[in-house]
Amino acid sequence: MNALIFGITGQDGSYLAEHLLERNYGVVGVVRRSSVDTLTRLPHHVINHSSFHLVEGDIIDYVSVLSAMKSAEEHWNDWPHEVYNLAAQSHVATSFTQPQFTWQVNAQGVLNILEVMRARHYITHGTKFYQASTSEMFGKNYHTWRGAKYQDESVPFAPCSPYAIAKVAAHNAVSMYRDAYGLQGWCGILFNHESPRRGLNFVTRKITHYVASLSHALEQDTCIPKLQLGNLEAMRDWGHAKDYVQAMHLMLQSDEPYDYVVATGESHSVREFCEVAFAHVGLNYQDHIEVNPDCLRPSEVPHLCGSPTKIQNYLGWTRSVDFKSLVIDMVEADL
Ligand code: NAP
Ligand code: G4F
Repeated sequence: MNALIFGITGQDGSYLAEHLLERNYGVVGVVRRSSVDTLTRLPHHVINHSSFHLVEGDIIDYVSVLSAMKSAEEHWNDWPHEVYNLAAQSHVATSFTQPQFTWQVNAQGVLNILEVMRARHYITHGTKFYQASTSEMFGKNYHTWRGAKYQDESVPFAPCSPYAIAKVAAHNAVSMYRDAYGLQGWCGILFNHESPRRGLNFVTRKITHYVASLSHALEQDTCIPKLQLGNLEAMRDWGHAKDYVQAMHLMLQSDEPYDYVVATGESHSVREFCEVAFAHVGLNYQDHIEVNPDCLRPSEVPHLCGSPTKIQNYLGWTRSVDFKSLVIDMVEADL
């Protein structure tokens, strides 16, 4: 089997490549041009693997998507069996300051991939496609059961950021290509997933990286400025990225293309995340953080808690890492 991955340099791309290479896939990853090295999250055993190959491409540019796909075909002398689109401007706060750019990558970029797949006859050859949809698409909508709020596949989307608006457009495009052209396309509606490879500007890694820096500073009897955060009461359903790439792969091994929520079913606040992370090094978070209004968003998704019932029942997926283990894994890695 072989797979083409857009977004190979990201958190999920690096774990997915590892997951697929362990299963004897040939993997081609698409990297966009940058003035600095963006391969730092890819472990050496992936980069040096004989079945791993990189090609250049930017999903904003149709021509470069076309040439990336042609290069992959030439490399394998075959069609891609699976295409994963993990590429995105994935930072929600940034989408408020760069809305057009976010739209170009997260919506138009997906159309570029889908159109190249059509033009190269991948759809008729049965290439399977994965689109990285997101729980942000639900916005402020949820169902309730016995007073508890949760989101599953039946909750209507109500996007409340430029990021989520573009993701809904891409999600709908995949659905339309399924109906119109018979695309074998799966959308994973993934809730937040984190790891030591998470970017430093997402709240979890911002916290764990700070905790490690503070801990080292205190050992040396020095101090560092307090950690500046925004909304501490936001509730998120946080899982481990390693479990979530497994769900992506499982989806594409099934026969019927559906949309699946991938989540833990538990929700915790940013405040609780701080509490556990600081406590792990024997500190009280309240002594070391400050709320900075500059870190607040113009509109916020207040509460995310996913129901993974469908993917559990249909595909047998379950998470293996709980909230506390995730936080500790990240703090330990940063230490
Ligand atoms: P990430 O770490 O930010 O990685 C994003 C990847 O997209 C990077 O490899 C980045 O390349 C690439 N990229 C950005 N713009 C591109 C372009 N124009 N052309 C080609 N590549 C481009 O994100 P992640 O956390 O791994 O998430 C993967 C996907 O899942 C994203 O689509 C995200 O929106 C979605 N998602 C994530 C979560 C989560 O909690 N992590 C939850 C739901 C959905 P550079 O290295 O060059 O920047
Ligand atoms: O870590 P975050 O930036 O992640 P967010 O916005 O939930 O988005 C992530 O998960 C989505 C899935 O639900 C993905 F689609 C998306 O690509 C990304 O991976 O923020 C989490 C929460 C928010 O409520 C935010 O307002 O933490 C709050 N927060 C509080 N202080 C902060 C901060 N977020 C960041 N990034 N930085 C802060 O200082």
